[in-house]
Amino acid sequence: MDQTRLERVRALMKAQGLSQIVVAATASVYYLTGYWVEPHERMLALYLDTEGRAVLYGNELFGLTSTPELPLVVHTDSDDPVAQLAQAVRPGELGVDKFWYSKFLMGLMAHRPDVKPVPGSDPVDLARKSKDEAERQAMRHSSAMNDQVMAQAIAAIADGVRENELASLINREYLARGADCEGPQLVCFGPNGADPHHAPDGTVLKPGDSITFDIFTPISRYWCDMTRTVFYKTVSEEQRTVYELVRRANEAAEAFIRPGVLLSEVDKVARDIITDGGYGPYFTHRLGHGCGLECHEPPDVSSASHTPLEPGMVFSVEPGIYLPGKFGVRIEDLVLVTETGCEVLNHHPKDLLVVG
Ligand SMILES: [Mn+2]
Repeated sequence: MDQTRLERVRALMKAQGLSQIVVAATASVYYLTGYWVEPHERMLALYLDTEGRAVLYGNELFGLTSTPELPLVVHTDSDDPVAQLAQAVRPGELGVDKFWYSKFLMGLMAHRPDVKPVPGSDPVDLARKSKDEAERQAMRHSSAMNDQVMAQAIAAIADGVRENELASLINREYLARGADCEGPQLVCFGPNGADPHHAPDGTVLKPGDSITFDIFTPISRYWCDMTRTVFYKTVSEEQRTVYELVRRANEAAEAFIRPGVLLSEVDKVARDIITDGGYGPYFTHRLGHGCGLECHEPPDVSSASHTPLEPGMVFSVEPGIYLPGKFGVRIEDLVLVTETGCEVLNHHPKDLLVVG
């Protein structure tokens, strides 16, 4: 149990008027307990109250151990998983993790009609939003590895290569640098790049294609996430114009970042540049997302996110322009908000690059 983090979460519970919460998301439980459990359909629940109780409920298959500071209550596959938790909660409001399966919540409510579930993710989400020193180091390391893997991916561009071949090369390069697992890397050639989430397939590279690499993986639990777009053999006038616009949007947003400005204002700096350049309708997503123990986590960097930046936040800055049937360009870095501005965690160059 990380007592410093736990105390921060308890202070945030009090600030929000929550006297008891259930934490269920794998990354949130790990953040507080150091246990990384993927429960799949089984139940994992960390119960916390503001009076000092912290109890972990889990299936015996998770292989967890009970300690004096974090007692463990186990159930088996043939038990009702929520029965013991239902006995322990107090009447009244119970803050519930947004990722706790509704089957468990409904089970709890059936046992305890005197308990009123309310949204309960904020205390842990707000704590996780501000990375502590160990987390900052972990994020720097992951992004440094990502810079290396991006260079390897670009170096592997060749005649006849397929998207899925580059994606598997990227996973091998990550594993060689300590990645926890393989992931669905995004490699998009030409028109496929107009779909921001195109999954790599057998598409073969052709001269004149844009190539978007959006690559991400957890290393010692902390994610990196970076995107670069390069061009194969030739670059058209339109590709060059779009590329330079996206690059300006990315760099202007990063230069604007400092404590106190709103996340929505960072989004606006990038969006205004793309809109003024005539491509506003083709920048179809938010500017970015928080990143840490999960690739996508709070804060949300969008026009609807009116919270101020604080030192310790890590999020992506990833403007893009997507022209259906033609090509797409996205440029993404992770940034760490500092006392005076931000530290860009990625260092792979952003100059327009024509390969081959
Ligand atoms: Mn991203």
